[in-house]
Amino acid sequence: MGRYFQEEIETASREQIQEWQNKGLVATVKNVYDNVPYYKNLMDKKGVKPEDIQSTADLHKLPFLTKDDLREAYPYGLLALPLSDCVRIQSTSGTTGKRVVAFYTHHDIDIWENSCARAIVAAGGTNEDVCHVCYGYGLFTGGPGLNGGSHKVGCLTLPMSSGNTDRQLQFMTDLGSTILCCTPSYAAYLAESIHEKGIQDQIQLKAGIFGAEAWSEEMRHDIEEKLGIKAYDIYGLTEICGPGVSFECEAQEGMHVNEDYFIPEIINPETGEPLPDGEKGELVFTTISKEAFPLIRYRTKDITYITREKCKCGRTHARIHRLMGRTDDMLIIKGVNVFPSQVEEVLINQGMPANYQLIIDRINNSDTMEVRVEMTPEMFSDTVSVIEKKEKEIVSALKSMLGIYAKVKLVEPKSIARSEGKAVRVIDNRKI
Ligand code: DLL
Repeated sequence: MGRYFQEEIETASREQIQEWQNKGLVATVKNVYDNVPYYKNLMDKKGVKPEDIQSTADLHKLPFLTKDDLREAYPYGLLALPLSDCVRIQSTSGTTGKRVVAFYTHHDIDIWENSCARAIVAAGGTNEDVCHVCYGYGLFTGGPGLNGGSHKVGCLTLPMSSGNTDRQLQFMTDLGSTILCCTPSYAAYLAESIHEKGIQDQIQLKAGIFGAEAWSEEMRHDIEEKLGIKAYDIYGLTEICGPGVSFECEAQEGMHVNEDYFIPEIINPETGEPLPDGEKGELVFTTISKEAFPLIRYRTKDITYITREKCKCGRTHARIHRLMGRTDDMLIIKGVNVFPSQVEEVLINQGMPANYQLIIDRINNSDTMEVRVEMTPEMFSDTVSVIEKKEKEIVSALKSMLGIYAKVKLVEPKSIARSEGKAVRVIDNRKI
C-alpha cells in the first residue's frame, strides 16, 4: 500500500486541490439552495444567491451555520436528499434535549471511511496490521469510523469498543494488536495497566491513533514512552462526518485536513471575519462531497490555526495545529461532551440550589469530575445518611443525563466562592 492510502489525492498539487474545492463548493451551494429550504432561507436573509459563489474566494459571502441551527432543524430539516437515500445516522454525545443527528448515504460513509483509512496509513498501517479499536461503537462516531477505515486498509480489525480493560489487554496480547485506536486518556490508562500487570513484553503495538478530546505534547511523549509506540492525533466531529476530518502523519506537525472533502477556514470568533493562515481562531468547515447532510461554513467552536506549508511527508493538504481549546464552555470528559448547563439542569430537577462548581481533573491519566453543590440551610440540618442518600440520587441522575460517573459532594450553604462577574462554574485542573 505504501505511504499513502490515496496517493494521487493526498499529494495533489495546490492548483488541483483549489480546482476540486471551487467545483465542489459551487455544486454544493446550488444543491442546498435548491433542495434544503432551511439553507435557502438563510441565504436569502443574507442576500446571497448561488450564482454569487464561483470559487472559495466567495466563501465569506455565505452565512455561517451553528449547532443551534442543527438543533432547530432537528431531525430532518437539513437533509438534502430523501430519506430513502440515507443508510445511517450517527449522533453527538451528551447534549441536552435535542441531540445533533447526522445522516449518511453509502457515498458519505465511503468518504468518511476513506478519511479514516488515510489516517491509519499515515500512522504506518497496512494490511499486515491488527487494528484494535476501543473507541465507543454506536451513535458515537469513533468506533464505526475507525472500524470502517481499518477495513479499507485491510487490517485485521478488532471491534473492541470501550471499557473492560482486562478484556482489552487479553485480546491485545493474544491477537498481537499493532495499532491502537482510542481516546488519549484511555491509551494512557491502558499503558498504566500494562505496566502494573508487568506485561510490556507481550505487547506488540507500534502506533496509536488518538483523538476525540484535547491532549498535550507532554501526554503524547508519556504515552509513546510507556507503550513504545508513535502516537498520532486524529480530529473530527459528528456533524462533519466523525473522526478523520484531519489526521497526523509521520511528521507529527499538525493534522492534514482532507481538503478534497472539506474546506477549512479560520475566523475571528467575535467578528466572523476570515483570518489568514497562521492566525489562531475558530475552525469552520464546508463540506464539498457529502450528499445527505452537506454543511456550509459550520462553526466548530474549536480553536486552532491553519498552515499550507509543505509537509515533510509529501502530503499537500492543509494542516491544522493541535486543537487549542474551544470558544464555548463545552467540556470533554472521558471523550463525552458535557455542558455545565446540563449539570445545572439535573441539580435543579433534584431540588438543589444552582450554587455549584465542577472540579475537573485528570487522575492516573483518566478524567474525573466532581460536582460540588451547596445545600439549602434546611438540608444542612439533615442527618448524614439523608445527605448521603441525596448525593447518590444526584449521581444517578447525572449518570443518566451525561452517560458518565461524576462524584457529588453536598457542601455547606455559602461555601462556594462567589465571583465578582460571571460565576466560576468550572475548575479544570487538567494540564492539557
Ligand atoms: O469526537 C469524533 C472523533 C472520534 C474524533 C474519534 C477523533 C477520534 P464529537 O463527539 O462530535 O466527535 O465531538 C467533536 O470533539 O469539536 C472537538 O472539540 C473535540 N475533538 C475531537 N477530536 C479532537 C482532537 C468526535 N484530536 C468535538 N483534539 C470537536 C482535541 C478534539 N479535541
